[in-house]
Formats: sequence, C-alpha cells, structure tokens
Amino acid sequence: MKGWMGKFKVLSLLGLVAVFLSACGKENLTALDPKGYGAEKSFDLIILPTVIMSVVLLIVMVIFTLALIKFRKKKGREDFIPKQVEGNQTLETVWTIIPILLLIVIAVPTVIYTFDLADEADASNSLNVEVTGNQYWWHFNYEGQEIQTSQDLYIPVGEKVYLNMISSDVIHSLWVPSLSGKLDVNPENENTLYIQAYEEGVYWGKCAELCGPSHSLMDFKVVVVSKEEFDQWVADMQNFDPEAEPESDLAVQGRELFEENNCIGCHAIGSSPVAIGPNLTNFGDRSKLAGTEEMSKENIVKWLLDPEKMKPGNKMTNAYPKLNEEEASLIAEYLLQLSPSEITPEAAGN
Ligand SMILES: [Cu+2]
Repeated sequence: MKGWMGKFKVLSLLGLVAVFLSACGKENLTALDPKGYGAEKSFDLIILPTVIMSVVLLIVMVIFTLALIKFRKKKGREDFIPKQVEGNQTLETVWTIIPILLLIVIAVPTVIYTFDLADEADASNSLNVEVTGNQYWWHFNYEGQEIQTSQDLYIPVGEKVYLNMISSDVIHSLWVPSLSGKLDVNPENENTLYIQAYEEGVYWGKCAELCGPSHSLMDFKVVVVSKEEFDQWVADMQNFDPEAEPESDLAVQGRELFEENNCIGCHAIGSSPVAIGPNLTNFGDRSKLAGTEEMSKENIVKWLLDPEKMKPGNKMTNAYPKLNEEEASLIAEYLLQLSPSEITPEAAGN
C-alpha cells in the first residue's frame, strides 16, 4: 500500500511538471523553442550541461544499483563484511579529474557565449531602442527616430536591435524567452542587450525580476516584421498626427474627455518624451491591454473604472479623477481608434 502511495505521489508530481511546462509553451513564452540568436545560444547552454549531467547521473545510478545488489545481506551470510578498502590513489585521482574536465567542457562555451551576447561592436550602425522599465509597463524610445511607444516593441527580422535599458523606479529584468536571454534593468546604470529574431511573429516578453504586486503582469510583446514592414511602420508612426480629428463622433467626445481629465499629463500621444504613464500613440494597435488582458472596449472601460483591480499597485489608481461608465466608454472609443499603422501585431501573426 505504501509503495503505491509513493508511486502515486511521483506520478502526480510528473503530471504537475507537465502542466507547468505546457503552460510555459503558451503564446511562445518558452526558452525551449528558440527563435532568436540569444535564445538559441541560451538553449545550447541548457542542453550541453543537461546531457553531460544526465550521463553522469546514469553512470552513478548504475554503479549504485550494482553495489546495492552485490553487497545485499544474503541468507546464511548475515555477518559477512566485505573487504574494507581505505585510500585508493588511482580512484581518487580519476574522480577528481573527470569532474574538472566536465566543468571545463561546460565553462568554455558558457564564457564564449557570455562575451558574445554582451558584444556591442555593431551597436553604432544598428537600430537602438532606449527601453525604460516602469512599475508595471515598458517604454520604448527609438533613438534618433522620434518614435515613442509602450508595451509593443516593433523590430525588423534578422537584424541586431540594441536595447539600452534603464529603470525609472526599482530593478526589473527584461526577458523575451524565445528571442533572447534576460538582463537586469537597473535604475542606476544602463544595461545593453541585443535581440536578433530569426522569424517574423509576435513574441511574448516578461519582467523577470520581482518588482512589486503586479510584477507578474508586467508583460510586453516583441512584434517582429519584415524590413519593408518595419520601414512602413516607422514612417506611419512618424507621420501620425496626434491633433487629427477622430472620424467618429463618439471618439471626438472621448477625446474631449481625455483632454478635460488631463490624461495627457501622464500619457503622451505622438513623439513627446513624457512617459509618466504608457505612451498611447498606437494604443489601438496593441495586442493586449495592460500587458495581459484582451484588447477590447469592455476591458478598457473596466480598466478606466478601476485600474487597481486589473493591475494592483499601478500609478494610475490615485492619479486621475473618477469617471462614470459613459465617460469611460467614450474615452475607450477615442483610444481604440489610435491606430497609425496597418502593421500591427495581428498582421504580424502569432
Ligand atoms: Cu518589473
């Protein structure tokens, strides 16, 4: 009975691990299916030690099992004591040298890749994006391009894109598991990471450093598009006129409310560097609301009526006047039509 219970526990644990791993695979939030240079190198560094250590484990378990069988207490030989061996220079030398060799085999590629992934030699002739981590969202400033945006980072496929990262508050960590390794985003010093994506698509990114009550909701997307699409997106973002009159009457009313309530004090629309809250230039194109929620009018209204409920500890909760449902709905109309480009996460596919 006891044995069965033990097996049941092991099976349940394996089941849980399987569920956990499959959840990680959702929305390509996985380091096990690399689609970018940094992720590929990181994956290699997961596989190499795993294979080496599995072989070591296998050999140790085989020797352990053989010893268990060989030196078992046998009937009629209960008092038998095997020959005691003390000190064996050959054995001791072997089991010191083998682990050293194995560690060298793991260390060499680790050191090479570490330097390789920190290499900034191409930064001056590549696309550079200044990334600011905020509780609990990401700001992207395309250096020299007059483009500011939040939450969705557009990059061209195949090219090295340098992310120069700083935090406006606490320590965060940027991680797009299928494209790159992770790197701390500190308030004091700028850290640089480059991303080079192999395939077009939308890749899920996360903050990987506990940074407050909504840390687990600090998600963002990397939208990888072709070079032509990227150039088109850049042109669309640069040509966007934040002053242009919205097409629908509801959106016009929403915009009036947006101005009356001084939303613009924190949220810039256009290339203004104000980034107390997320830049809303292409809000209507975003793949998700607040990082994780479905982008819908209903959810925007929910957010506007009670942001604290969707993202506990966010700055907006105490910073804006309470709206009624009708006002929230009009503002949502205005925000949803902020769509400068046809190059969107939806078009880039998932
Ligand atoms: Cu964070």
